Amino acid sequence: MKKFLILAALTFCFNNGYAKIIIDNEWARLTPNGMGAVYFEIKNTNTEDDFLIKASSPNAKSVMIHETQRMGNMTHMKHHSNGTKIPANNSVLFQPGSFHIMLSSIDKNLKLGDKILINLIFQNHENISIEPILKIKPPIK
Ligand SMILES: [Cu+2]
Repeated sequence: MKKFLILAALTFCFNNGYAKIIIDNEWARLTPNGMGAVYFEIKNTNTEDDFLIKASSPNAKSVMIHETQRMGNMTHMKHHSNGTKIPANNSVLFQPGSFHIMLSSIDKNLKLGDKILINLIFQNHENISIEPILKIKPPIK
């Protein structure tokens, strides 16, 4: 009986307590015309896939999940309106030339070195807020 209880407790922890979404190395690029992009790594430590459904910010009028795609010599941005899959026990890198959170009409009072508040909304995980610092170039590791 005792064994069963311990097992049940462990199962509960793995499903709820420890399994989660982790955001790492977040930063944001500010470009002159009030546009910008947010980059980070999303880790899914859960045993089930999750989806980043949408993102929002009180500091930008438009916030969209984009993926830069190359077609021959052209690049274009695909709008992930249905969200982006974050596979179980895996991570997805949001980085220049790939996935990014596209910002437009950023609050004019924000400048380089300031933080911008971004809310990330997931299908199976509670919302996560991040505050990446606005930079021009990627931070040096
Ligand atoms: Cu974009």
